[in-house]
Amino acid sequence: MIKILGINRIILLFLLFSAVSLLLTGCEVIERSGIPPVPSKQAIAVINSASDSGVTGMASFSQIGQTVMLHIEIKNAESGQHAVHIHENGDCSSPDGKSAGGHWNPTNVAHGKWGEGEFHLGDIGNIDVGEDGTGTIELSTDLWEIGTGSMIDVVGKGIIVHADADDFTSQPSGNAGARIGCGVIELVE
Ligand SMILES: [Cu+2]
Ligand SMILES: [Zn+2]
Repeated sequence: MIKILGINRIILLFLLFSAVSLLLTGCEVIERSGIPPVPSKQAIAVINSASDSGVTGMASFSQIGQTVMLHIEIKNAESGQHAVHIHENGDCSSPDGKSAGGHWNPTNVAHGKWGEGEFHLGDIGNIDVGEDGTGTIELSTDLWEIGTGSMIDVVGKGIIVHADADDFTSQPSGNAGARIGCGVIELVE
């Protein structure tokens, strides 16, 4: 009995020592690098002109832990507000962008404004475009995933920029007008 207790103590000490070593090594690595944790997953969509608009841009998604951050920038757009959504198909083959289908709506709810009541998981919002034709929008959420293959995975979906603003009310897509930019969300590996 005493012998067993002794062995147990040795094992316990060993485990404790291992844990402390690991912890110290981990801290050293973080201190040495001094930079925030690298995003575990990334996806991008190159936005190309649709409906002969000349609009181009880029959408980049990065995930740290449960949080996905989205940054979109567009250029060559008319000044004012332009709706931007994630659409259900990662397909920009038709010149008018309609091949991207309707809004990505995996939770099967009404169209709306992000963060208020019901909204599609694709309802990003409106980009403010200045006189120089450029605009950006950012969104941070735990409602999306990157590259998991789950129903809330953004990879393989489309990004659509519209000619008009989203009114956040009209069904099923906010009365945002023609599709002037289109991109396919692809996993960065
Ligand atoms: Cu749209
Ligand atoms: Zn919508």
